[in-house]
Amino acid sequence: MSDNKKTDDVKKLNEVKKTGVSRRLLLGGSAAAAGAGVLALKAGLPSTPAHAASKTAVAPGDLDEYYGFWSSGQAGEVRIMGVPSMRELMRIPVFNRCSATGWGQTNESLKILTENMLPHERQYWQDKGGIPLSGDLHHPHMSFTNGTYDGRYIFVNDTANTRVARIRCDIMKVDKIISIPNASGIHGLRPQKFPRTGYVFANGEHRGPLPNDGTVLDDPKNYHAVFTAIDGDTMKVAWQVMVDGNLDNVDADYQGKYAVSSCYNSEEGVNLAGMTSSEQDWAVVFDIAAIEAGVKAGDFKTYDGGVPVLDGRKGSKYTIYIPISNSPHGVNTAPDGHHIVVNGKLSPTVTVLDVRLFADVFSGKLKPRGCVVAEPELGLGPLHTAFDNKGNAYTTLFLDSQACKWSIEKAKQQYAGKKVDPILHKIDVHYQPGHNHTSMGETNKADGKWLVSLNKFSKDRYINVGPLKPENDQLIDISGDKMKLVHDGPTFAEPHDCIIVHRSVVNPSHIYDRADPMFDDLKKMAKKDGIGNLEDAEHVIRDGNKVRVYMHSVAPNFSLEKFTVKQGDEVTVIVTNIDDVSDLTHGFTLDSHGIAFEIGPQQSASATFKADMPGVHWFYCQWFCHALHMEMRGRMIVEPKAT
Ligand code: CUK
Ligand code: CUA
Repeated sequence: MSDNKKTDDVKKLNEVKKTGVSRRLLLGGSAAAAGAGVLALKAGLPSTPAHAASKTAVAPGDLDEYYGFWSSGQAGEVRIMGVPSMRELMRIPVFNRCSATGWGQTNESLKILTENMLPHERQYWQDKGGIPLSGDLHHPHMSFTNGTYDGRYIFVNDTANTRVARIRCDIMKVDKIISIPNASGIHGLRPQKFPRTGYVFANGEHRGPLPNDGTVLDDPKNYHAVFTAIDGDTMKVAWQVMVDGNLDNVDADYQGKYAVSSCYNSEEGVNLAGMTSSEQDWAVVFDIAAIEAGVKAGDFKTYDGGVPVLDGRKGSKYTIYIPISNSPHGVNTAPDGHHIVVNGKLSPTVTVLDVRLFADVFSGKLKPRGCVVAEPELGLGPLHTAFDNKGNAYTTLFLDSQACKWSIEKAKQQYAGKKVDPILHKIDVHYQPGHNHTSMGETNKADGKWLVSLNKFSKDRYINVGPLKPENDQLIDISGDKMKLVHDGPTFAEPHDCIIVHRSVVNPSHIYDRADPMFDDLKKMAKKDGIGNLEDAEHVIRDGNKVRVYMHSVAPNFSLEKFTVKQGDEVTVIVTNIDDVSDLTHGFTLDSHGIAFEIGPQQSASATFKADMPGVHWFYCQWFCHALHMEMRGRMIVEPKAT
């Protein structure tokens, strides 16, 4: 990039920072389109194209009104979608390895992936040669302040390896991953809504021995499931509660007092027949203040990780167990702040709890089911429920392949004996929906515009791509009385859950900040090597058989056109991208060494490898950055060991 062009871009970028208008709009070919977009953005309105075919149409160059954060199940990542266009905008690697960004391979990502491993996990990981664990990411949820999203973080769970990760929303990258001790299969995850996050609640789904060290083996009577509260600021486990049954999903209230988990397998069986024999399971309510007092009073034991584990089994003062029909699944708090919907799964009903009555159940004034205020029968296989801003709920019916819109108020009237039908409308979705989500629907700013149904099967909706078919995410317009299906969006394995966040809440940066603490380790290392600036053009530091190669990138060049090491050296390459223009990412790929990573504008990144092949090895930029991108390369020369 010429210097002139660069200064130009920097100017424009500064303009972007000031006005919030994207560089793409400023640089866009059509001045008229850019102008229209600018006006719409300034007014804080979605820039609706005049030629929009439908409400979902977001014309080329126009921006979506909402960010969608999609989980990806066994693919282990988070995806950012535009809603209502349903365009996939970005992927955030979390519990997977990513060839494009170097996640799972750069020193920086490996540190995040491994620094909070439990000792036995670390051993296993090292024995496996340091290959990152796979993951199963079900539930992405944003941090809250005062009952609505605050744009700081997204928290996600890993069901496969009992982990919780945090994504920074300013750069849309993971900054923390922790392993949860004493629990197994972290599944349901929700942040505290009020006063803020605060805690992140995470359900350990499987029951196991406590401690799980070989003393208890095939003795399921002595297995327990464990509920965990993580401090979302420090990403340390604050406390845990041992419960009866298996924990599934969880949500928090809008008062900051309780968390509610669905809990199946009250039978405490270890196989399907055993787990489903009883007609009733539970919703377990956790009293946060009581638990905190219990921790203060020392009413706990410690096992793995030195974390306080309180006994919250039936009869404890920390929990109440509300009987719910066989195998409840999703738990969803309504934006009205009072109602929590527990979805029946094997029962055609959903159960509505009123949080205002929990205190009376805890005190014994009310029987456990005394806090149930409605239990409408909706259809077969209710799994998850979302909400609008008019008192309506939208429940997925897995077996019926339908979305069911119903009125919470009418369901309460029906439960009280009135002859009313709470069901307002049903539509077919294609096919077998799991989670659904409404725009801002898990916050007190629910806006009743969009509903997304995450369907597990696409079957015949797309041209055939072989035995493995995509999932099908459908967009439904809920602004009117009747739901209207408006868009199909295929997705790869397997978004369980998503959130839809108004774009005014999310403000990612365009370039990295050189002062970001994420670069502290590299700065420290450079300082030790006598280097003042990571941005410097070149330093090759030899330290025994360790070599540290510092260079920078600036389109279309690496500052080092070659460097020389000796066969057997352990080489660390540190690249700092000194381009400071939005969308000017470079990469560093070293031929035949399995090394490739992203270096965003103003970012530093590094990778370490053994130079054990003598000869000439090219490195190149794998991110298309410039007309001369193909020429952006250099050589690593490896001198053979003297024989
Ligand atoms: S779970 Cu997958 S459809 Cu893991 Cu939230 Cu209900
Ligand atoms: Cu730098 Cu491509």
